[in-house]
Amino acid sequence: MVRPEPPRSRFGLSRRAFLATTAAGLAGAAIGATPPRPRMLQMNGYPLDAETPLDLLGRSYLTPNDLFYVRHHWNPTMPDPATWVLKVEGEVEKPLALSLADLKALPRASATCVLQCAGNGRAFQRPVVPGVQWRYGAVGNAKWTGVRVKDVLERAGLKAGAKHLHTFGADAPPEKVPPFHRSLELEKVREDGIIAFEMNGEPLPPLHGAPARLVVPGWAGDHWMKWLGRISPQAAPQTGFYMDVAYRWPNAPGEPGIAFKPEEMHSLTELSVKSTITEAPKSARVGHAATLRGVAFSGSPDVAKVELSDDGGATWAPATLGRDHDPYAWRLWSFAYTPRKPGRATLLARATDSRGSVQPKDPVWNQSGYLHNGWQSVDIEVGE
Ligand SMILES: Nc1nc2c(c(=O)[nH]1)N[C@H]1C(S)=C(S)[C@@H](COP(=O)(O)O)O[C@H]1N2
Ligand SMILES: [Mo]
Repeated sequence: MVRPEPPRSRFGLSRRAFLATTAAGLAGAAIGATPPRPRMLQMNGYPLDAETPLDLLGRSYLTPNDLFYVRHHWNPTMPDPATWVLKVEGEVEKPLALSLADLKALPRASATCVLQCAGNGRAFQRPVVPGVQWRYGAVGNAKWTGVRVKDVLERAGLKAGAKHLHTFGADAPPEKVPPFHRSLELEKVREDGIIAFEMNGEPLPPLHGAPARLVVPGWAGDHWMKWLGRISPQAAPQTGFYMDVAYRWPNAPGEPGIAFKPEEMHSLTELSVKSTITEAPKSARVGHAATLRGVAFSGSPDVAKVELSDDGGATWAPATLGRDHDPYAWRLWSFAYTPRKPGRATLLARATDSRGSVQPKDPVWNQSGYLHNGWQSVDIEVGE
C-alpha cells in the first residue's frame, strides 16, 4: 500500500516549535510572501501543519484568521484568482466553469461555524496512534461567506440520480502518493454547504483555501476541500485512499488498540460533542471563586450545556454559556469555581449537545485517533 504522506516523526511534538518566524518561510515556498503567524504551534516540518495554542483558543467567539489552525496533506498551492475557475461537472444538465466574479454574482450566504480536523486531540488517544499529534488547537470558529452549493448546482441543473458530491482541490501530492480526492453526501451539502471566498469578513487566506473552499457545517475538516477547483455530482461515492482507508469511523465501539477492519467502518461525517478548557488558574484559595473558561461544540446544531466536576464526575455543576451562538458554531463558556477544601483539585468539563449527546469520559477508540472527545482535566492547587 502506498503511504499517503512522506515519512515523518511519529510524534510531531518532538519537532514542534513556535512558528513566529518559520511559518513565512515554509509557506512562502509555495504561496509567496505570507506574514508570520503569531504564536502558532507547528506540528510537522512538512507540510505546514500548525495548531492554535490552548490559551489563545477561547479568547473570542470568532477565531482570528492568523490564529486559525492550518492543515494540509502536502504543500499548498495558490491558484491565481484572476484565472481560477470552479468547474461543475458530472451528473448535471449543463456543466459550468465559474470564475470568482461569476461566483460573487450569485446570492451570498454565510455560516458561522466550527472547523475541526478529525485528528484534533489525537495526541491524547490511548494507545498512541500514528498521525499528526494534534492536541487541542486543530479547531476554530469562523464566519464563512460565499454562495450556497445548492444554488450553484441548481444553475448547472442537478440530475436526479446524483447522491454524492465529488470534490477536488488544486493541490497535488508528491509522486506516487494518492491525491486528496473526496466526496460527501449531496443531501448534506445541498442543505447547508457553502463555497466560501471570505473568512471572518476578509478574503479567504491562501493557507485556508483561496480563492474558494467548501464549508460543511457540523462535519469534520476533511470534507472542507480547500483550493476548490471542481465539484462533480455522482451516483456513487468517490473511491481511493482518502475515502476507503482514511477518514473512516467505526460502526460500533471496539476494543482499544485493536484495529477495525474496513467493513467495520464507514465514512466519518459529523463532529462529536466536546468541551475544551482553555484557561484555568494554577492556584486558588478556599472560599474564593476562580474562573475557568473554555469552548464547546458538536456536530449537532447547538450546545445545550457545559458542566464541571471536581469529584471525578460524581457530581456536576453548570457553566455559564456565552451569548453568541449560531448553528454548528462553538459556545464560549465560563465557570466560577469556589474550592471548599485545600489540596489539589482536579476539574473535569463535559458538554451536552442540543440532541442530548453527552461528552463521554473516554473517546470512541479508533486506530486513526479521530474525534477524540474524552473529558479534559486540569489541576488547581488550592491553598487555605
Ligand atoms: N485541497 C485540500 N483541502 C483540504 C485539505 C488538503 O490537504 N487539501 N485538508 C483538509 C483537512 S484534513 C482539514 S482538517 C482542513 C483544514 O483546513 P484549514 O487549514 O483551513 O484549517 O482542510 C481540509 N481541506
Ligand atoms: Mo483534518
